[in-house]
Amino acid sequence: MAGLAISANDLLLVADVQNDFCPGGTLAVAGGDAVVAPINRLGRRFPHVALTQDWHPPGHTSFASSHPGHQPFDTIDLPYGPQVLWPDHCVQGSPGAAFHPGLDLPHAELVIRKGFRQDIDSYSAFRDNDRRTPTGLAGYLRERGFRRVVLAGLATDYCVRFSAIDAREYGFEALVIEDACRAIAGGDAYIQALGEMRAAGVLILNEADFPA
Ligand code: VGL
Ligand code: ZN
Repeated sequence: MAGLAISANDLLLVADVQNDFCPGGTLAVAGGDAVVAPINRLGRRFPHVALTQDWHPPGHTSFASSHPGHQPFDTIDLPYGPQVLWPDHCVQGSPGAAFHPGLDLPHAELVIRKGFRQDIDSYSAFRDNDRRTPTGLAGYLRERGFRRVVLAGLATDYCVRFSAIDAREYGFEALVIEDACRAIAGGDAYIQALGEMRAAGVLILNEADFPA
């Protein structure tokens, strides 16, 4: 294929490349650190880069430890809907919440923090899991004239998926670089996550689709 050109209307949005989502972290994604090299390469080619950072207060509602009797990866009903419970992760200011030390994106223009409200989780870079509390990213993108959001990072089936689908809902083109992402789930759940994104009009491709 001819490949995709990168334009001034594109933003590379790098999802949650944080220590806790990498091997050795409390919510490690298999091969999570393998996204660092392709993201650094892509980052050098995108004039505009933004990062998301999962950023929870201690005792956050998404932590299993906040719900006695529950274990990580249980799903419970919260006022805004079903919520997967996680090990404590990405606690504000902790080493686990810091970006992976190998991430090399000094020209990143924005860090969007999410999940900082005690009682609402946030996978999407655009809005919290209640689907009503915006992060401000859509307004930022519109005001700066970005038209296309190109996503990479962690995790494919959570932050990347919800951010990509919301990008479409907020009126942007959305594109996921699959081999610059890693997922929490595998198998059918992973295939379903990809299918949901495609159904929402998200293009799924790979680093090689951006020719040098
Ligand atoms: C995420 C699980 C827990 C994500 C955040 O952003 O992918 N996943 N917190
Ligand atoms: Zn989280």
